[in-house]
Amino acid sequence: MGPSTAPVASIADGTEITVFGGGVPSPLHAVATMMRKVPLRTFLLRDEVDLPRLPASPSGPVYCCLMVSRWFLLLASCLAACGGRTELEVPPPPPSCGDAVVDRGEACDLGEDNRQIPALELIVGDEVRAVMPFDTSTDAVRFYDYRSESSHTGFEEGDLGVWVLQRDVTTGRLNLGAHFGIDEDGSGITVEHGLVAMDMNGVPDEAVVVVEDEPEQGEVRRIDDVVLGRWEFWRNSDGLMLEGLPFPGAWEVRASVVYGDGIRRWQFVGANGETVALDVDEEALLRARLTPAACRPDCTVPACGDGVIDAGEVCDDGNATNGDGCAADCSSLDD
Ligand SMILES: [Ca+2]
Ligand SMILES: [Ca+2]
Ligand SMILES: [Ca+2]
Ligand SMILES: [Ca+2]
Repeated sequence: MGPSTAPVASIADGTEITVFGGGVPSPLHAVATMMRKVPLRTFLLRDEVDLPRLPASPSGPVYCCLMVSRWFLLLASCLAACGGRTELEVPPPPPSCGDAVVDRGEACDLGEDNRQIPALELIVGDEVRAVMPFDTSTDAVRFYDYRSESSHTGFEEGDLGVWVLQRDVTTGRLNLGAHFGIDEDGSGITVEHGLVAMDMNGVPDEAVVVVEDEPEQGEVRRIDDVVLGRWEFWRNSDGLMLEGLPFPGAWEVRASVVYGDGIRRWQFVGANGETVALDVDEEALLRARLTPAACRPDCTVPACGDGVIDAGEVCDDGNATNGDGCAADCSSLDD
């Protein structure tokens, strides 16, 4: 019996047709085996055939059979085109950065271990951000500009506490300070009375308190790596400056404040005078790191000259040139 080529419309009920013939293994066999585990050789078009009937068709079983056959043939052609594979293959996901495979165009890929480790970062709660110091051409003492029993960094506000990371670009020294309130003289802003407690933990040995606002009152104490400020002030500001934090370096300074009177807000000041609001009820952490990540989230390897300030670098101006404010090896602000 050969394959039927008769038009379906002319096949009467009860006619035995061969959908495909010969019993030769073919893609259709594969389909049938895969779908039903039943060798598919013939459809016997009888009323008893367990196929859904289409009510609108006068020869429902034939029509159904035709549809089923066509479907099988279509699938069979697809399988044949795929080389007769009988298993549906899920294509592999396209290469991407973060899949732990070093693909074309990627310098590295450690998957979930891809990360960016900046030279300096500020952590408040769950938020971690890369920061850099506010660069000036003054040392810590001149930056604080202590007179009239107050700081004059330019970041003072009446009800504000400031935690400021400053760098003297003439020496590269990194300094960390804090001040609360504002000098009424000159600003015209009055904070009648301020009461502030600030703790800084983890202060590196190299960092020295070089400014103490109203030192005669003895409001600043250092005990090992802890610097405490217990300030009370009237119509002026109080604060301190630490000079000479190692940079590049590896340290973590944790700061917290408790406000008793006058001051309500707290913020960090870094590069270009940009501010980050800090949470008065939460410790803030400033961290310096020496060892960069092995692979960044964009599948690049940290390097000096790539324009990103990575751990271990004090600057990165995107080039490997000296004499332009960032040394060719990113280790200093001069050559
Ligand atoms: Ca990849
Ligand atoms: Ca003061
Ligand atoms: Ca870099
Ligand atoms: Ca340079």
